Amino acid sequence: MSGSSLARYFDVAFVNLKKKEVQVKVVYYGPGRGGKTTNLEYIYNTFRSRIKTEMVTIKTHGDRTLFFDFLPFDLGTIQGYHIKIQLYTVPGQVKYNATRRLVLRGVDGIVFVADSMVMRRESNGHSLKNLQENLGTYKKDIFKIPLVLQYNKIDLGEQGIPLLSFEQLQKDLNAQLKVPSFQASALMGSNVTETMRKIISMTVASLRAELK
Ligand SMILES: Nc1nc2c(ncn2[C@@H]2O[C@H](COP(=O)(O)OP(=O)(O)O)[C@@H](O)[C@H]2O)c(=O)[nH]1
Ligand SMILES: [Mg+2]
Repeated sequence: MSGSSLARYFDVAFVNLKKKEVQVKVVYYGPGRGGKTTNLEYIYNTFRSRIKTEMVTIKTHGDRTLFFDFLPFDLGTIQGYHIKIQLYTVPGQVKYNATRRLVLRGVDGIVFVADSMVMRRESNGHSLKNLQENLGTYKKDIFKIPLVLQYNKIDLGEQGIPLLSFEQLQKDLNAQLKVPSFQASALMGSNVTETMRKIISMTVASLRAELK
């Protein structure tokens, strides 16, 4: 790897030359109670045999993420470097913006977990705007960073809870971004793995392009 490509690489992912490993940071972002922690819990439980480390989670009494949830695992190699995926969540509550911004530091890829409930429509929009602003403080562009949208809690439709349609969510959140999106139920586990696979493949592809 040449010096200049290495310097650029440092900007997007943490490289440990000695251990020959690259740490890829993926952050699950979105409004409070949208299902970010539930996504990571599902991934952790599903891939438990392959994830050698524990999931780190720091919660307040209200069962809400105080700082972040953290789930690391290995994913093969890239040009002889071991890829370590690190999944993080942020606390969604409005008052924790300083923490949210800190967790975004050095982010390589993002899953935005939106809440499909009609009553959460506004908080989805606010949170996406907040993401764009916070990325801006790191000179990162929401239109350039690998990003996947997840419209979560679709299982609630069966209980008669009013949900935003896929078309409406696309219009609200994805009209300009035009990124891959999934309807999901983090609670039931539907499309959770697909969402994760998509963001990892996009992020690793983007890092590969940086390496060239
Ligand atoms: N019905 C349903 N509830 C969900 C789903 N995902 C999360 N929840 C619930 O929503 C609440 C908040 O989820 P959590 O993962 O803590 O949200 P976070 O604040 O984004 O981390 C919890 O009670 C979850 O059980 C889902 O797909 N369907
Ligand atoms: Mg949480």
